[in-house]
Amino acid sequence: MARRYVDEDGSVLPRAAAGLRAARVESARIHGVDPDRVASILREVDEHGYVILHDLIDADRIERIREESRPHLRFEGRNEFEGHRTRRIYSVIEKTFACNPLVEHPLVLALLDQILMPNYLLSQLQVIDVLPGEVRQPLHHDDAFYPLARPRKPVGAAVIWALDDFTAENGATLVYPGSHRFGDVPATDLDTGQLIPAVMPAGSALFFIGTLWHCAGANHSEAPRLAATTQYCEPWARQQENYSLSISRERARQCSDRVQSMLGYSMLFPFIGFVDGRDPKRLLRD
Ligand SMILES: O=C(O)CCC(=O)C(=O)O
Repeated sequence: MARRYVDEDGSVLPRAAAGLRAARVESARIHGVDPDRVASILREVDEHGYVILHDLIDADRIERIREESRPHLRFEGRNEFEGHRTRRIYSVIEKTFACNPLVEHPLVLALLDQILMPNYLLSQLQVIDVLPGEVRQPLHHDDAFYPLARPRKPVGAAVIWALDDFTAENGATLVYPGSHRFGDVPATDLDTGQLIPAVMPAGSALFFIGTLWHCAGANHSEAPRLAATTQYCEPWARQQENYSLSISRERARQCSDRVQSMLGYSMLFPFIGFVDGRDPKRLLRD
């Protein structure tokens, strides 16, 4: 029998809303995370726009990412946003699977489940090496390129994973607390005196929503500052990196179901993301 997506009255939304509520209630348990911890982190995110989470990844994971990133950290940025003294890896999953556990870290997923709709997508995964002498990155918020007036709910959320200790001197990400609530203001009107460095030891992560103003800090130290970033967006929004094209099916097949889904092998039922009228996950199975 054909699956029905639309109610008698032709309405899809009530069903979607019920599904969303159910997914949110169950989420923390599914990810093995304490729901009270999730609630308390979300209160902090709601108030400040960001939170620093400690001890999320261990030294072995950091070492593996460092080792497997090294051969690919070859090019310095082409503009002030990428950073002329910053090296980035794009299409990371095509080059290494070392960052996959970050993409689907249980605590991060438990938070995202409360912020975004089910089947949210990976929008960006980068390794970012800020070299000595780099200047402060231009201030921005990550969902700025979606042409939607602010203040509003975020279209996405991001994590910056400290693979080196982040210090005020070596270019720790600078955040503007509370700026997630700002209306439409140009970056030039913002008071940079309000920026706070996300100082944290390696293995920690800065979690923030797409409406928060932030940037990478200047690196005044003698050593590079290595980080990875995982950024996520609503399943109805376009991903920044076009993962359907940049990650081969062969590599996608080797990822977990969840990462596959976040790369784009998933749908926002009933009508967004299908391939030939069907769930794109079939492409990995056939
Ligand atoms: O590397 C950082 O600390 C922040 C980078 C960032 O915000 C970006 O490139 O969008």
